[in-house]
Amino acid sequence: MFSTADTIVAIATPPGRGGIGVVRLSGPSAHVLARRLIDRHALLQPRHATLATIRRPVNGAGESGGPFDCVVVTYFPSPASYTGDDVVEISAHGSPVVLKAIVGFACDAGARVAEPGEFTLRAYLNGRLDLLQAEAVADLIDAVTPQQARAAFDQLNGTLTQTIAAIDGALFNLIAQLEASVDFPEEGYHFLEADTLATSIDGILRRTGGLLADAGRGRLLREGMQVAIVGAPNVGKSSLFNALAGAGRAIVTEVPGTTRDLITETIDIDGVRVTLVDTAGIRETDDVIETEGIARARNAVGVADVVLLLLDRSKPFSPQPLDPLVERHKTLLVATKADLPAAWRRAECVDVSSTTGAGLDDLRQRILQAMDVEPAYDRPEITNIRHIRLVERADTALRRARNAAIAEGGSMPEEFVLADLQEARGALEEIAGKRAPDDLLTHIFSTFCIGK
Ligand SMILES: Nc1nc2c(ncn2[C@@H]2O[C@H](COP(=O)(O)OP(=O)(O)OP(=O)(O)O)[C@@H](O)[C@H]2O)c(=O)[nH]1
Ligand SMILES: [Mg+2]
Repeated sequence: MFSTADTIVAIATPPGRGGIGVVRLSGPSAHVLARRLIDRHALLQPRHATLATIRRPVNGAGESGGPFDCVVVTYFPSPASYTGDDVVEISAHGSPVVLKAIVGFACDAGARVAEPGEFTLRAYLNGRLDLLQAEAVADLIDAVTPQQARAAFDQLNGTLTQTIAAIDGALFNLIAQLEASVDFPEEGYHFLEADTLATSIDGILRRTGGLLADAGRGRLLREGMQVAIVGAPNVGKSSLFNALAGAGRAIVTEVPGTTRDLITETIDIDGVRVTLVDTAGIRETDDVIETEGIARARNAVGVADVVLLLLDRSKPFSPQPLDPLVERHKTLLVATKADLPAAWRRAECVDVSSTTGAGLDDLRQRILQAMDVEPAYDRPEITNIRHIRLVERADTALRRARNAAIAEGGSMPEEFVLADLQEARGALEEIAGKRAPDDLLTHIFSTFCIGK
């Protein structure tokens, strides 16, 4: 079981240095602890920025500590805070050394270092957010493209929560009517005729179907896609990788076998998060390092959504047997070095030059087409695979309920229909976390970073 009885502390800003860094305290003693850190007797005024000086704690010899940093402290009383607990945010100078020391002072004063995601977990436990909104917080922080951020913020803002609640509400009404006819059979008539029941279920099915219709694209938007760049040594894989990534991440030389390890970079193609993977050129070799690199290249192909198979257009075409791994994937044939005189041409290839940038836009569009996305217009409501699976479960149960309702001319006992409708409700309620077991919560929140 999770507890909100103690006071937790963590650095809320990312690792590294910055103008300011924030240490966040949450819990029943947050206010008292913060006042101890800044040696202040008066209460902090709620939601007001207060300039203060953090002091080193009194040491073992009873010597009072000197000033440590000049900070701005803001107190958010429960329940109107991020977590729903009393929260104090301390904005200090953004040095990891300073921030870690403040966390240490807070712990000396009785706080406990927060677990990953524990602030957001508390917000969930205190009813500030439902589970899908808590998941949206993580998605928003992880967003790489503006579209991802928008979809995550919509969910945090409650759009999906409302859609699911509306479906759940319709189900609740239907179940209530059905239960009435089960509870009062002696009244001698059905509150709901089989046809009416089926029509009502159809209405709900249209809503779950609407959500699921977009789910594939939603998932792609959230999770992004992996694109592996493969081909023989020296065809220009690393050059293309650098050109698409807009940075000189990978080493490029005229020596075949330059790249030995996988290099990845996440880029934004029209709002879709694309992880590019540069790989070692595949060839027969005795070099142990290169052999390992080639094994890694094959693994990268194994998990890729799309493979770019590069062929050097400036050299005579040497048809190679396609690697069976590549063959199983959505593969785009890319003819490289299009700025040099062409030794061959093939209609099925995208011609690109990493040197001049020619053909890169075309290649980007072909990558998206390979995954069947039209990103600019996409605003899918549902993006998270956990939510999608649960809506699918509800949808399946609703279909069963509908079939049961009209089976045998509507003479099927209502209990059968009811059981399926209840199951559909159960699945929908799991999305917002109304019935979330502890291990699910642990699983979800452990993927957060410390301080969130
Ligand atoms: N003219 C021209 N040269 C290119 C182009 N792309 C790559 N090259 C040259 O081709 C050579 C090999 O490029 P790399 O990008 O290192 O090739 P690679 O496929 O990563 O090679 P390995 O890592 O060894 O497998 C370098 O000398 C590049 O400058 C291009 O579009 N035009
Ligand atoms: Mg390379």
